[in-house]
Amino acid sequence: GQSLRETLKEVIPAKQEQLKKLKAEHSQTVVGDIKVENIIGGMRGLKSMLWEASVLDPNEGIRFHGLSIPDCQKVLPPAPNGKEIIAESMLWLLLTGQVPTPEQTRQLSAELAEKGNLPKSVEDLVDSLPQSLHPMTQLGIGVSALNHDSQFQAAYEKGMKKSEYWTHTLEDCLTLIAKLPALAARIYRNVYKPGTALPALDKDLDLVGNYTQLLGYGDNHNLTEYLRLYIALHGDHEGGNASAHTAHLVGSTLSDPFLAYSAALFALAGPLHGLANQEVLRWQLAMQKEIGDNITHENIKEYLWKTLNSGQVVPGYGHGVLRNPDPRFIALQEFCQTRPELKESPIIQLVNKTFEVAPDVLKEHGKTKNPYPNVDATSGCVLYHYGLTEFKYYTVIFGVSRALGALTQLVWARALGLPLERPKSVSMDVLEKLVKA
Ligand code: NMX
Ligand code: MLT
Repeated sequence: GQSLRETLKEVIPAKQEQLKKLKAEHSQTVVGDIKVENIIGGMRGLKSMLWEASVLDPNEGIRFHGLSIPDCQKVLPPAPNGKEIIAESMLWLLLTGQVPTPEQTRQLSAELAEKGNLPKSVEDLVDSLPQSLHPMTQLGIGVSALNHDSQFQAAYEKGMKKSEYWTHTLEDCLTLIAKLPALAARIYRNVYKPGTALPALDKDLDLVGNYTQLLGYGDNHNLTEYLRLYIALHGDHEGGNASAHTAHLVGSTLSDPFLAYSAALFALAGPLHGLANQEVLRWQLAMQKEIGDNITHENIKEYLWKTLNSGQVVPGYGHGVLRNPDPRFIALQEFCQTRPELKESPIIQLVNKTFEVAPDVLKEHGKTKNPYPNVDATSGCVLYHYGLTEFKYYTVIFGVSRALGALTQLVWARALGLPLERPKSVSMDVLEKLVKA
């Protein structure tokens, strides 16, 4: 089979043509209108950016180049010793729009493992950070410092042609994805298991197989499989989510992939976005503590109202775009159903019971446009069951994953020559004049 680079060289010209045609024939065609609510409401619903790898339907959820999550589970190659989708097959699909063969997936795994070690300067930098610094802050710092060796930046300084932007961007993106497990695992060890030795990267393992091993959970096959699925599913969620959008915005200035993705990580670190998975666990454990062994619908309902009446959001519920249960949540729930230990896990049972009650409570509360769970409602609880209990670390795992989609789009943005992102803002005075006009 063809290599990833050969495949991309083949698919890019058709995409460039598609954009050229759209520009030539439809630059002035109207495809929507702007309401005041879009401007003051966080641009919700405003179609205003290009994003190639995935599209989110409010009711159906995410599709990656047209493939739903169950489609991906059917066609994307797993690891040799596993059944779940792996990061490499998802990355290949996101980048090229094509389903890789098992052999192509293996090749990519081998390349990533080959490139996965951190430079000494970044190891030293990460080791010097205070143990008390949030792991997400540490991840962002480490990723930005990797730009020391950015191929894109070096080539730009030498004066490369625009047509070469995407190839150098791709090399940086693959380098970054390859190094994320070593960086993220080093942070985990420094913060939670200081003094323990990190194993070397195994050239025969996939990205997540290596990541789990580096974290110190390599012997737990079920956790490794869970993380494979988790990392593949969190990879991309179209372009408007805060982390992906940040990478796109920062990347549009032609800052390199390391800088663009570190910025994305700081967006992911907010509680309304990726940090919600740590918040969910904290909230579910507090609920468990309060209601004890008597897990009834009534008790959960009461706890939900207590959260809402104290002015807090119910973490893991609601969404900026989705209007149904998140299919990623469903896929993770299904994973739990196939594993007896998870089926019987008290924390997973509590998540399930909460799901039976929360949508009706949120509907009655009447504020959120989407009373259903998003992916974060369950993702961290499975990690907790498997003994990865350090919940401040959970968003780091999301951060390892989101690189797949955010960096894919950087390659596409460079290949398509997308411009600097610079929307027009207006003041309230200007808006008042506009509504009167
Ligand atoms: N619990 C209580 N209130 C909520 C919730 C919730 N789970 N979700 C939305 N609301 C409120 C929201 O705060 C807003 O209130 P107000 O008018 O007082 O500002 C109102 O409902 C309308 O919000 P929506 O338009 O439904 O939601 P929006 O698009 O603004 O925000 C989220 C989307 C995801 C930020 C919001 O649903 C939320 O805060 N959820 C909890 C946090 C969470 O789970 N985030 C993870 C998102 C997924 N991810 O991985 O990033
Ligand atoms: C995501 O995966 O980025 C979240 O579901 C948030 C979003 O799509 O806005």
